[in-house]
Amino acid sequence: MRAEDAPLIRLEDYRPSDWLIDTVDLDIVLDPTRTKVRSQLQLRPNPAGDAGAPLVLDGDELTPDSILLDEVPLDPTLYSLSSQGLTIHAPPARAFSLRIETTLDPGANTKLMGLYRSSGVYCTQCEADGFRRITYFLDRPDVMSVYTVRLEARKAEAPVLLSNGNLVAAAELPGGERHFAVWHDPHPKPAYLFALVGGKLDHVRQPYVTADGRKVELAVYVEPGKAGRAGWALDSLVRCMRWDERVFGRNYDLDVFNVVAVSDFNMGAMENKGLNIFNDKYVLADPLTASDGDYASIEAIIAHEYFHNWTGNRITCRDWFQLCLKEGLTVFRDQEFSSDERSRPVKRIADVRTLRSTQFSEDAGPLAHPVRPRAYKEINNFYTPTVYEKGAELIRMLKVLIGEEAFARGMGLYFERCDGTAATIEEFLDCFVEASGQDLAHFAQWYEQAGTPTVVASGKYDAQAKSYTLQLAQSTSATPGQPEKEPVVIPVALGLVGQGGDLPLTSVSPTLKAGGVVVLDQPSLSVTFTDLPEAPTPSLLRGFSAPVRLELDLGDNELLRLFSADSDPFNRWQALQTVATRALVRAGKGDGSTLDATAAALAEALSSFLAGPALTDPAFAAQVLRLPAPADIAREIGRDVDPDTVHGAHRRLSAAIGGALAGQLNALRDSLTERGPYSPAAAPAGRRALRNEALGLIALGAPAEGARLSLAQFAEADNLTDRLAALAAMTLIPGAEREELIARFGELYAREPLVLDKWLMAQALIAEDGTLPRVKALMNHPAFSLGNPNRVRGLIGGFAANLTQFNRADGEGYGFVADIVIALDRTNPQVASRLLGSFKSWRMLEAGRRAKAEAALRMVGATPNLSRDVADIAARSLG
Ligand code: 0A1
Ligand code: ZN
Repeated sequence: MRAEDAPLIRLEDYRPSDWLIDTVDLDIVLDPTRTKVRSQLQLRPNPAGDAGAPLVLDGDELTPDSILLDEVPLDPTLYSLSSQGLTIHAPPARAFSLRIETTLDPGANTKLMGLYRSSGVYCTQCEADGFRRITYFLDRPDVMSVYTVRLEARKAEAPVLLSNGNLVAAAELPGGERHFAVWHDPHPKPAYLFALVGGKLDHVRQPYVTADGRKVELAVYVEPGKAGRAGWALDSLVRCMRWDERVFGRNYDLDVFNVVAVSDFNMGAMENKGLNIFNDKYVLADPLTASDGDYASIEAIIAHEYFHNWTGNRITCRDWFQLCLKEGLTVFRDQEFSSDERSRPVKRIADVRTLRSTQFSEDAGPLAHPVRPRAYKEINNFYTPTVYEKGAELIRMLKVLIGEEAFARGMGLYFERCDGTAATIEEFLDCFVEASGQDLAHFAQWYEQAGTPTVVASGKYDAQAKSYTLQLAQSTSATPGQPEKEPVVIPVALGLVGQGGDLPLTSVSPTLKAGGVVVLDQPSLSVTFTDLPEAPTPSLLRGFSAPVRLELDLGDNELLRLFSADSDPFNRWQALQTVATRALVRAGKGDGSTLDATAAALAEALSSFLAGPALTDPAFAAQVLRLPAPADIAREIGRDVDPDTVHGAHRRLSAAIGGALAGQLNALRDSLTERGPYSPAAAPAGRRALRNEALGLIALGAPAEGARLSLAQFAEADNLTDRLAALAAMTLIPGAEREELIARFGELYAREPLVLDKWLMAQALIAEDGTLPRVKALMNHPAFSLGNPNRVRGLIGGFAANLTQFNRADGEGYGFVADIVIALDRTNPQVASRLLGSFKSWRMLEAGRRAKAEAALRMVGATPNLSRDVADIAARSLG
């Protein structure tokens, strides 16, 4: 079958499995090229399935060495093999056992799915469908089994042997050269949560006692010599475990919890039961090799994977259409954890920036899909910002709509009722219907309908009646396969801001809920607020209460007033972003006539902000200083975009603000200089963020000064954050000094691949014509390899995110990335298809670039023997 002809898997075709597997006993003898897997399965007919149905076991790139049914070799006429697996045509209509042996070559597994080796360490990745690359199985999340796993290896090669659950036995084998370990996981789980690790690894550990009294040994395993960089991950683990006990009442449920860092990993990390496997980028940290952003990501991802133990593992998904059930909810939980650990408004702003740049752009292009898709060809292509980030926004809205208490009751009900099951979104929402007494049928539409709704708001003050009437209207543009859209339920948290702060919200309208939330659940509505002695400025969508685009009829002056007077920090930040966005959209379309005036207004507002009490929260101030990115402006323009014009406008505005404020920013930087040793804590990280944001503006507004400051900062820095910020600022200033700094940085970190990823990316993001040849040359750098996903994401992913250079007018950027996608597809389809996703906004470009991007996509799509992953993205991108 050609990959393009892969079957469409539909939600409505879901049927329970005809067979269940109660227990799995695995005996795995690790070897670099000939790993033996002996699997014993205890099967029985599923009462909810078809009696007498054949047993169809999934298998991918496997051949069985032997098959025994109830200990008797299975006659070859009784089964058949295909590229998809193994079918036993007429199995006994009762419980029986199967023993199957397979042989694997982990060293040759470049897809990094199933069992593979990463820098000599054996490890596995089974979500979504990697277990079938280890042994024949019912590889679907609603088949849950109890696993016992015996691992054997040469001691010298794999002194550490880990799997899920608790260690029940371990010993040397006679002769002393080999050893084994037996792990038992008492919690039934789907195959995608299986994991093993074997190798030479160092570790750090810490005992932990859960709130309900269980003693747990926590450990973080890393490559030899790197244990000194594992402390922050371990510390984060302890903090998030306590938080989950306190906030959600969730305790851990095994005697050990292991985290292992590997250097070759397709995604961020994986929540395997009791044995989380991480991309080492999200574990390793010390001041000179990890930035403040890395420390924050490690904390968030350690928490994310740990939180999956309840939202994902104890309660898993019935099928992969329900992916958001575990992912949206777990992202919501990790966002809340980070908010509690750090500054809540700053975390919200950062999350909304990510949502807009990744999810809104996905929702606006050919790859748009609902949070719960109804059909897919390749599930690995649905680990998307829509499922994760928009999925988390839906949980956040649910909480706003039903209120904190009902939300907490609903979560409690969910944990109790669905524990040990493979659940659906319907079952999840039912818990909240019951807890709140509210009908959530209309809210559920959010899971089905793709696209970002636009809310248009306008208001009118009646001085005589002392009333203010707010009109809200919603609409959603068509997305692939969904030409017609229904109105959705949009909670608009709002305030009315007067001269002296927030005015009281008085209205007889039933759409106004407690806490100042208007629920827009129709195409349009209007709400009248009374008893208002003055004309208010509306502050809408406070805290970004719904994942929508908001169009306001406020002028720049009113927005600037909100910036200084709104009680909602998110909307203070948003107000300034909106002023900048409007001017940049106009200039990005070719009308730059208002840009200088806007620059002056923004500079003035920022100047008084920075001189005032703003500096009590430097992390927030850093967010305020950062303008919307050029890609955000391109997305807002939405059609016939010329990236060079957009980028030029952005540079002009930044340079004007930076130039006007250079002196003040410089003084501010001095006042924020850290005196003590580096600490990744939120407060010093916030000060560094502000200092470095200021450096970027100075670099654009006063380049000579910017270069001087950057070089000085680089020379003096005792941490990676400040070194990277100096490098990033210098990349804005062409010339010999920049090239020297790039070279010095590269030498300094020649043996630190994770830092080199950032160095590669910083160069790949330079908005100059020379970047494509530079990137091509960097592919020959000794540290670069197409075989390592982090290197590819750093250099090639960085380039594909470079608005002007990926979208070069001559189309060479597209051709370059397309060629790499094709080359990479032969070894690692998942990384290749993600890279191809960089084309997701091609339709919004002006005609010349659009045609060239389309040609590159067609070239990829027409390549013979494409993986299902890449064929699917190519076809949908063109569809
Ligand atoms: N469940 C993981 C994400 C993940 C998905 C697929 C993978 O396969 C390559 C790996 C990880 C999470 O949400 O963290
Ligand atoms: Zn997850």
